[in-house]
Amino acid sequence: MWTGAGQDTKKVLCVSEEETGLAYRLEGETPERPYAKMGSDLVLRTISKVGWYEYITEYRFADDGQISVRLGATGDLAPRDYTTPDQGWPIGPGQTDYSVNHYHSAFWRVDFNIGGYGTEKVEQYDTAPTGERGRRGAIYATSKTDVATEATLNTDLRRWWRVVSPTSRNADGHFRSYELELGANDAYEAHPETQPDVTFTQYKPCEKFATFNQDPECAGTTILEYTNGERLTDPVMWVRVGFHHVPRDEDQSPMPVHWQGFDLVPRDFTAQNPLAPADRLGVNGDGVS
Ligand SMILES: [Cu+2]
Repeated sequence: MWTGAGQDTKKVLCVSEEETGLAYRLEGETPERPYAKMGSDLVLRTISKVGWYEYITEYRFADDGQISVRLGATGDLAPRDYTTPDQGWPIGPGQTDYSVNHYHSAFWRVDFNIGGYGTEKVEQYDTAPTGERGRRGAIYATSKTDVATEATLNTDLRRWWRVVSPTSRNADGHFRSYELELGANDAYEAHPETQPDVTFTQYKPCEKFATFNQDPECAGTTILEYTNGERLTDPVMWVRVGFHHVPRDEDQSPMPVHWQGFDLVPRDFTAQNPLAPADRLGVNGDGVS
């Protein structure tokens, strides 16, 4: 692999296939013969040593179409970052060595090209109680809001986003999209640029980094400056995932890997489960025709 420096070569990318456990199970014609399948991921990862930590950048491409993006933190706690009991956790003998609490704030820049185009639309979905009750519980209704211009957005109960192709459809005639699924996520509210959970901006090649962008072609240096009212005809999604790290005894040593990240779940890429057994291909919709 070329590293840009003379004859030096370094192996920097690890590619592997990894088993992921049960992909699905469904009772078959007899209880002894269920429909069941084990899944696997194609995994790409690389490690960067920054200070005392080692950061793993990982992309997992699942056989069901899901893409999982994660940052792993391992290595060692910084040996000199010790503090008072209200700002740390005692990780040595007794109550003396308080390793400082701190943040890991990570950004990902996701530039979609579904079906070979970058002309996707961004949609936000919210689900709220209607106030009515049905036979089995409260009735909720789901509504769509088009995100047509650049925006910084935050999570809410049952809220989700998707980036949807306006041209590429599956065999059921539905437009293909990726849905953003955020997991555990602590926002670092002390910086304005780490407050939004997700930011959508119009594609610009020089907007490379979420913060401290130094490309002279772009005036803006953060996602907040990129978000200046342009219409989204080629959206870029910036995902921020934060982790507030309270050190623990187990972090020494080496520190066990901690993961933070998000999933891109295919929504309507295929008309049915792409791993479906042949016997189930007739099941598509309510079965009434
Ligand atoms: Cu940490």
